[in-house]
Amino acid sequence: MNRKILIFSSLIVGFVLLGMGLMFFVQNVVFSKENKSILQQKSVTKNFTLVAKQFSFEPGIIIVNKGDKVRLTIINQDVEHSFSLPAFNLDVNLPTRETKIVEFTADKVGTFTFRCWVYCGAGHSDMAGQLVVKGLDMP
Ligand SMILES: [Cu+2]
Repeated sequence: MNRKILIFSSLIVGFVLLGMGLMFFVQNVVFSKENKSILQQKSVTKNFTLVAKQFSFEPGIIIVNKGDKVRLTIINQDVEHSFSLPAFNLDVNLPTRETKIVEFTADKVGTFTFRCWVYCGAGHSDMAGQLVVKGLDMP
C-alpha cells in the first residue's frame, strides 16, 4: 500500500516537473523567437525626396535597412522621365514637371540600380542611381 502511494506521488511529481519544463520551454524558446520576429518585422518608413532631371537622379544613392518601408517623393524638373527599379518590380512614369510618390518595402539586401527608361535626351543612358539595402547585422 505504502509502495503504491510512493509510486503514485513520484509520478505526480514527475508530471509536475515535466509540465514546468514544458512551460519554461514554451515561454523562453517559442515566445522569445516570436518576439524576435515581431521586432524584426517592425518596419520604419524612410522618406526621401528625389529630383529627376536631365540626366540624373539626385541623390544618386539611397541607403536603407532591410525591412524599411521606403517612400520616395520624385520631383521631375524637366522633360518626361521614368523611375525604374526592376529588383522591386517598379517602373513608374514621370510626366513632365510632375511629382510622383513611390512606395515599396526594402525586403532584400543588396545594391540595386534604378534608372530612367524613357528616352530623355543625349545623356539618357547615364540617368541612373543606386539603392543600397543593408542587412540588420551590417553597420
Ligand atoms: Cu531618360
